[in-house]
Amino acid sequence: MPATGVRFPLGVVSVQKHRRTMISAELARAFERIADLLEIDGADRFRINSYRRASRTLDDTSEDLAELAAQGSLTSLPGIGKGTAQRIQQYIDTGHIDVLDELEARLPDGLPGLLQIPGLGPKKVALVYEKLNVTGIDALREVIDSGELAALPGFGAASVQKIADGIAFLESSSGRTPLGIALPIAEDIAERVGKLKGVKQVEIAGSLRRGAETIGDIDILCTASNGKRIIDQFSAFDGVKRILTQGATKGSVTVEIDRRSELQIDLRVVPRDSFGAALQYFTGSKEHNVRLREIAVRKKWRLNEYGLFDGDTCIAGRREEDIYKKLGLPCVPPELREDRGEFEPDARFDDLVTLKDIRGDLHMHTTASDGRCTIEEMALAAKARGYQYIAICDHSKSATIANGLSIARMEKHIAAVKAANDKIAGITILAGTEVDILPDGTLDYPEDLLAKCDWVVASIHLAMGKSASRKMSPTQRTLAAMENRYVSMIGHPTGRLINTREPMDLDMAAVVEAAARTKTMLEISAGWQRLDLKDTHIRQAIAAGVTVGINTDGHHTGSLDQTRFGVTTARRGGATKKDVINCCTLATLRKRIGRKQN
Ligand code: DGT
Ligand code: CA
Ligand code: CA
Ligand code: ZN
Repeated sequence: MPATGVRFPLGVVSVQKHRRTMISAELARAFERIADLLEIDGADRFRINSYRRASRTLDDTSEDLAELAAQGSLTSLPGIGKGTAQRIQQYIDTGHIDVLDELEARLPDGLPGLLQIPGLGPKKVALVYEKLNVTGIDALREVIDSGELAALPGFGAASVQKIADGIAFLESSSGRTPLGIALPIAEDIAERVGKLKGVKQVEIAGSLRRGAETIGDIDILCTASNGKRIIDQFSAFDGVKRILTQGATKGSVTVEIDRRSELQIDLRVVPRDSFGAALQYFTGSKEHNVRLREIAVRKKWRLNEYGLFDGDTCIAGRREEDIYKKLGLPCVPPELREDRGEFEPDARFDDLVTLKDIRGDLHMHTTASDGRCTIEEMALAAKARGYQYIAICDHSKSATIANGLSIARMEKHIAAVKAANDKIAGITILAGTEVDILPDGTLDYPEDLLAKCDWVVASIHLAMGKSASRKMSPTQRTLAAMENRYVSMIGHPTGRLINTREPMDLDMAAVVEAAARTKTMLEISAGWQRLDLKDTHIRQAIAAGVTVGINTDGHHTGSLDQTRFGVTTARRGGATKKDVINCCTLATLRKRIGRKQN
């Protein structure tokens, strides 16, 4: 990447950061949608791509767009031209983008909704609209059932099946918002609530505090002297789309996530003496609370959102930890409040992994394959975070859509990583690869090339779906890859994309058993779209003595911010820092790699 100043600065977390990230995230989604709609509309490639490029930039940037706009220098961002800069300006000024409004007004209402169906891209949406006049999911179902869709050129039985599966998947997952979208919104709102006059304490509760991978609604609690005034101000916040409840102690509003989905936010103003009890209650989960209440009842006490009561006397309520303490329990970390063993007498929570424990990232891409930053940029960003090591793991040769490296290019790339490692002090850059596990279970690079790498992650990207004609299942392929002594880790093991792509049909028990036997580690891909392994799988892996790794699979320096989602998920799986390879020192890491190889 050419040196045009800092393009993806890591960004010190400032007070304004969430708001800023929100504007660019909103714009990134709006541009992506414009591109999709233009594609349905049959616009020219060039125009569509300019929106897609701009969307990617906005997704990555931590620059203050409003400030850039004020200086008239939006076009200094890569991929932002005059046209897209104007749209950004308009959005900042008015909250609207004419082009988007116009497209949405002109195209039938249900059409954009079709884009959410996995397996149905804009080209296919344009086709079903044009040829079969399908403008919504119901109509689509009809042409699937009647066989008309399969008869359409470019579709066929397999792709129709995929679309039918996609509809079923969409229906089962709809309505829940991914953690990575909900959390910045909640942090922004909580911060604004915290600044209102009279507000003393504010906390995010609910599934978001527990770090669940998807969120039904956001729950926020605060204490304040005048509840009604706080709720009124909250209801009038910038960005509120609809008001559902506006009472004296509780308000419910929605904010728009994109043009079709809204996310509900509940704010409760609670008495100061009940804040801890309310936080405990509204953090949940419901299952955890039921168990906790049973424990209270056994002691002849009562537990509710106002406090823990012995008769009429409140014996705990102000602080959450007091509730647990009185009940004779350690304060269970929110991530573990799912009634999945946290009440067992031998449950331990002290050593759960934290973000501070992470010493490196063992799966990062660069411009050599499909990443957007150079080796140096990735290394410097990691160093700025205080990391001790990273592994550059670009794609292997069969990953053609990701610009995978041929054997010759990989040889050169290894040399380039080693050169960068020599050049940059204060961090070790390991020469790694993300080698594809091919449909026949073999690896995409020969052994002698893998032997030259410091670190090997093996992942499935090709032929993930079910197909009767396939000789090997994803499980068999994964097991085969683990038998290779150079494969230290399996990357994003199930391949799922939250709300977008179902996991592969992977026999996790078999994978975990083989991982333990072959000393292969399993990845927790930290990006909020993946979180793969997920919490329950992590628990399974750790119980079997398998070491996991929390990696971003980062494609730009900003990806490092996603590490926190991986840490939260690892905590939900009960991972301590001893279970996580990238909490170890470099020396231990090397030892662990060697232990499998020899
Ligand atoms: P979500 O919003 O579906 O992602 O999940 P939560 O856990 O945030 O659930 P939500 O927003 O309905 O309620 C927040 C918390 O309030 C929940 O985790 C536990 C508590 N809660 C709500 N309803 C009940 C209930 O009927 N019984 C008990 N024990 N707790 C409840
Ligand atoms: Ca909730
Ligand atoms: Ca709620
Ligand atoms: Zn990767």
